[in-house]
Amino acid sequence: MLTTAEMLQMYRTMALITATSDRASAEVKSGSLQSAFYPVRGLEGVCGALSIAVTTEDQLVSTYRSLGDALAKGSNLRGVIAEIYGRSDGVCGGKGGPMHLHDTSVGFMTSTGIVGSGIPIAVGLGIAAQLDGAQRAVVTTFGDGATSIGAFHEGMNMAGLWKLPVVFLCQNNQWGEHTPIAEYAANTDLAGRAQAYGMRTVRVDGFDPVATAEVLRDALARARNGEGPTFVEAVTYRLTGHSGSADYSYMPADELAAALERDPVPSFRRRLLESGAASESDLAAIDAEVVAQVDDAFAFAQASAPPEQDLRYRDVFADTAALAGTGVAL
Ligand SMILES: Cc1ncc(C[n+]2csc(CCOP(=O)(O)OP(=O)(O)O)c2C)c(N)n1
Repeated sequence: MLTTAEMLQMYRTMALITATSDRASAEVKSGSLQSAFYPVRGLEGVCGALSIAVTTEDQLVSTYRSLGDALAKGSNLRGVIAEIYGRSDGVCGGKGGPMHLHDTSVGFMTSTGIVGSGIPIAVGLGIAAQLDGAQRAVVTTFGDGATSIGAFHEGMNMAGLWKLPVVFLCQNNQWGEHTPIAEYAANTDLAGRAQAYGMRTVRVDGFDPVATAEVLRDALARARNGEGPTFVEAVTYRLTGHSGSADYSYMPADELAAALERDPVPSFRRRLLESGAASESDLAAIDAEVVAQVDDAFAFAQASAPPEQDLRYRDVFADTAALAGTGVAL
């Protein structure tokens, strides 16, 4: 059971993700943000659930559609937006950009541009956690399309065999770029595909943040307790085009309209009001804070200086001085 405070925290995170994603898409459209940006509209329920299920010790590996995941893991909004702009005040000093955003200070280990490639990275982190005997779990997020990539099957097999503390969180938005699942997968039962690797699998309505949070909490607790991996298929729908302000005329209008009826933030807002968990003025106050926070973060990012030229020579090789005495072979 989630407390009222947790539900309000989740609402705040979800509202922040919607507002940030919409603003970034608008900035791309206007030409002010010249960057590859992948909107996260439709995933807010899953990201909000993640935000209250992970601890600071847990680690997260994401994809290029990483904005919501980064905010869910506690990364600072100003730093995330400055990174999407490729500026020096970004969480990676402007070097990662939107496709390779990471913030290891909060356990947001990396995001990648190669579909499915986060899975073996998370499996490696899971092996490290198991070897360390650490009480941490690793979560990796990926889209439905990633379940057809070879690395998905290799990683799932290893995690299932070695009972690794990894939660595989499939953010099933039902599209791979411009192709619906049924046109690219022989078996559209994604949770069923995962079951073949001997792990626990759960399918949940990703538009329902409360149900998703409960599933993720349980999966993470099992991972931390040494009970092995879980594959969570959170079913949502992509509420925008694939990237930036891109066209989405290929999406069936009736299907998109039905999904928009379930748009995570407005529907969770209605639910909080109807259940009496929050009043209109409570939620209006959160909404206003979110708008101010987003305005501040974009102004901050736009005013931030571009990175210095010599940044490209930094972080290329390990810092041998820092590694001395750690036992890591140089
Ligand atoms: C290995 C690989 N193949 C193809 C691409 C091109 N590509 C970029 S995004 C994408 C769609 C992936 O769909 P999905 O995994 O469902 O994630 P979503 O974008 O829906 O979140 C593709 C095919 C890529 N980046 N990497």
